[in-house]
Amino acid sequence: MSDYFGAVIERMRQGERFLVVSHVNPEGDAIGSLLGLALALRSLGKDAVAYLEDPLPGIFEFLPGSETIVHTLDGEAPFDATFAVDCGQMDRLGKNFNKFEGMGPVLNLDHHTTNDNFGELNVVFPDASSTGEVIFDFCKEASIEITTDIAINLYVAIHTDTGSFRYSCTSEAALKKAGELVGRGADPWMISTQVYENHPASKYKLLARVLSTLNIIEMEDAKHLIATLYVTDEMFESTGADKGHADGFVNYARGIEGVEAGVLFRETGPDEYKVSFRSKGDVDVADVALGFGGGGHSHAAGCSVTGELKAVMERVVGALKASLAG
Ligand SMILES: [Mn+2]
Repeated sequence: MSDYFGAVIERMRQGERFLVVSHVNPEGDAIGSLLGLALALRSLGKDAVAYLEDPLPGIFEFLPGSETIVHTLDGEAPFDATFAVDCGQMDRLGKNFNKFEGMGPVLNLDHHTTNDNFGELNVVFPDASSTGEVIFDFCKEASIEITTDIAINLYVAIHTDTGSFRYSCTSEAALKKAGELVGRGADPWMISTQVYENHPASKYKLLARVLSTLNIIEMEDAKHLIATLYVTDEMFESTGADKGHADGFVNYARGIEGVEAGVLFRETGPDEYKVSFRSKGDVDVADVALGFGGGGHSHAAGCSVTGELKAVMERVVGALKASLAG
């Protein structure tokens, strides 16, 4: 059960010094929401420290306020409260953050259906496309003016979590909010060129290797196809790409005509694979991932599976086939 913003706004008014945090392996919604909220708090004259446990991906360095993000809390005095954004579970905020004793009460602002309400106050809107939308609503309710710098951050949050307004979470509300953010100075083309037209060449070299592993598996019902891709440590090493560069490659598998489910297997250790699923809707991939101890949404989910690549692929594809047959 979520609270509304009232109690959170009350805490914000009473406090002077806040920590704002988001999850490890941060992506556009985590970073845009983090910075949008930190800038909003600062615009009220509050002291807001923006913390990410992991490094900021280079494509997000253009975001206003990104230069203020810190990656350590050593020596920080206690905070009046901590805002956690775009994060469903406390441990996803990072090991070092969880060791920090000065966080104060945690105010949890999110949109994940699987959020376990770990905060002292929790505002979780599963119908929101992104936490960017939640921060937008928060600013409105708290009468905080959305400046151009805030607008750019929140636009990136909504834009990336909706897959550039393509995914099933794209709603009238998301588009209306994005429209208002454009009106407040977020420039769609400037942002697109920064986020989507700015990739290192090594990522494309990796993509070429990964696409060459494409395998399309026909189901017995002849109605559905499954497409698989995989990426190994050797591919990262030989192309010079970073681990994060494979994020999103699974969408190439789903994007094929007739394919119901796309799967990407990524080597994460000796005989250990991270498995990412994307579906078009006839199969609930969260259910399949859950069978391997993972989780997610019905259209996008993930899990970890141990074993030799070929065996892992057979097990996972077998589970998907069983799910499609059911
Ligand atoms: Mn999100």
